[in-house]
Amino acid sequence: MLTIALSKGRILEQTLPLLEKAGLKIEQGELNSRKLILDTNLAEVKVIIIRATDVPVFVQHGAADLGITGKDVLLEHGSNGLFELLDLKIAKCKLMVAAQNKQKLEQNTLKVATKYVNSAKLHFQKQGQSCEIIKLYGAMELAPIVGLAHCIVDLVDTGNTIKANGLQAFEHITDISSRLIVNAASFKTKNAAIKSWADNIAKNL
Ligand code: PRT
Ligand code: MG
Repeated sequence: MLTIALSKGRILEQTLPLLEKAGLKIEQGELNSRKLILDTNLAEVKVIIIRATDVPVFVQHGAADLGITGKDVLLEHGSNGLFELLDLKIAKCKLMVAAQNKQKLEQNTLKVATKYVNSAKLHFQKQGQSCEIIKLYGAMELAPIVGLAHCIVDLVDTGNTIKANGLQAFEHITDISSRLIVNAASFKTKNAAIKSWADNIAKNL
């Protein structure tokens, strides 16, 4: 038996076609149901659909053998007990520093609003920039407007969201895309099955 943890939301939409090309199908009825564990066209493969941030947790602890989630999530979670098999090149965006203007970034101690605490800390540490991180779970763009922070660290795709909130991106931290991850123990015990899935997905990318 192989269990695959998928991220719901925007990653899922782009994941399903990749899995189909690799031979794994989930019926629309299953997807529309409120079930958390879904059957697939293959008796030996089950799929669970959870929040992107929970995917590495399930995979790390072996509750899922494989998982698909964003690199942004993996950078925050760390790689304990799991590793990346494949860059799926879907749900692409960039992790960036944005502010109302460049002067806002010139602070002795920069106040940074973000949900990406580890990535933000590391970025400013590399620059020798002292910072205070204000952890938020959403609507980061609001923070500079109301004076909660000098800047934000957030994902940017088209740039429309930051622009609509009077912000500009000034620093590119890293490129983000979704990754196929595997539980370290499963990779040993179910190596043949996992490698064949990874190869099937890879050749259709
Ligand atoms: O939204 P919710 O809290 O329910 O869950 P979630 O945010 O975990 O899920 P979801 O479906 O939003 O997917 C998040 C994952 O998709 C991230 O972890 C990334 O790996 C990936 N991804 C790719 C993105 C974006 N692109 C993206 N643009 N996640 C979020 N955004 C947001 C961004 O935070 C900002 O608010 O979209 C806005 C910017 O988009 P533009 O096009 O206006 O620049
Ligand atoms: Mg979201």
